[in-house]
Amino acid sequence: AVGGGGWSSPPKFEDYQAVYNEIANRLEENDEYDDGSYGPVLVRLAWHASGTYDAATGTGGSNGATMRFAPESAHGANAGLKAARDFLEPVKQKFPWITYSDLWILAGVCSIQEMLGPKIPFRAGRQDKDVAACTPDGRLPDAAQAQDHLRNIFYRMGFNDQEIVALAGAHALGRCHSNRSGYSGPWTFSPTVLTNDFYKLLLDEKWQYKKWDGPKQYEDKKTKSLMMLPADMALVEDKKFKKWVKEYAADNDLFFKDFSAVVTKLFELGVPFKENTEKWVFKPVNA
Ligand code: CCH
Repeated sequence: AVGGGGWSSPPKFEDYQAVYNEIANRLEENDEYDDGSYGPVLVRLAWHASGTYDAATGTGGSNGATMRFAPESAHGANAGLKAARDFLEPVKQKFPWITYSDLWILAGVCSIQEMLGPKIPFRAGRQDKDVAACTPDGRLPDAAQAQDHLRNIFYRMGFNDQEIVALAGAHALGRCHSNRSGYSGPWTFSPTVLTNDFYKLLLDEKWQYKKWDGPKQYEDKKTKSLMMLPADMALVEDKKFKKWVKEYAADNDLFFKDFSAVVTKLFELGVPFKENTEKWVFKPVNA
C-alpha cells in the first residue's frame, strides 16, 4: 500500500486498479457532460499526449504529460482538452503517487473499457517532465487533410496503413465541438459506446458536404445528424485504407482485437519502461 508522506512499498496492481475504479466512478457520476460521458474526451487526451511521438528523435509521446504546460496546451489540436485534464485533477489529488503521464493514459484505458470497448493492457512507469520537453506544434493530424498527410503523421510515429485505419475507429466515440476544432457533430448514433459503427457508417451512408459557414466537413444525407471529417473520408478514398475499413466494418471482433493492440502501442510510444514491467488488465466497473 502507499502511505501519505511517501511509499511504504511501491504501488502495485491493486493500487492502479483503485485509481481505475475512481475514474470509472467519476465517469458515472458526471453523466451530464456532452453526450453523457467524459469518456470520449479522456480518450482524446490520452491520444494527444501520445501522438506527439517522433520515432526518429525519440521525442514526444505519453512519457512526460507536457500538455500540462503552455505552449503545448495552447496548440490548436489540443483545444478543449482542459476539460479532460480538469476532470482528472481530483483523482490526482486523491492518489498523489501516480504521475500525470500514467494517470492520463490510465484514464484513456479506463474510458475505452467502461464504454464497452476491448480490454487495453496497461504498463505503469511514465515519468512527468517539465516545460522544456513540450513538443513543437504540428505533430498531430490536421482534419482538413487527406491520405498523404495521414501517412506522414502516423508513419512518423511508427504505424502502418492497417494501424492507421484501426486507430480511426475511435471516432465511433464522442463528437466535434465548433468552439474547439471548428467542426461540429458526432460520427455515430452511440457516441459513448465503442463499436465498429464508424466504419459501417463510412461505407453505408451517403455523405455530402455540409452547407454552413464552418470548415469543410461531411454530413450523412439521410439524417444530416452525423459527420465525417475530410481526414475520415480519406480512409475510403484511398484503396489501401479502404480494404481495412471494409474488414473492420464486417467484423467487430477483428476491430476490437486490432484496436486493442494498436491503442496499447500508441499509449506506450517512447516510454522507457523498466525491464520486466508487467502488463496489467484492469477489471471493468461497468461490465
Ligand atoms: Fe480524433 N478528432 N482525429 N482521434 N478524436 C476529434 C475528436 C476525437 C482527428 C481529428 C479530430 C484520432 C485520430 C484523428 C478521438 C480519438 C481519436 C476532433 C474533434 C477532431 C477534429 C475535436 C473537438 O472539436 O472536440 C484526426 C484528423 C485524426 C487523424 O487520424 C485517433 C487516432 C483517436 C484515438 C485513438 C476522440 C475520442 C474524439 C472525441 C472527443 C470528444 O470530446 O468527444
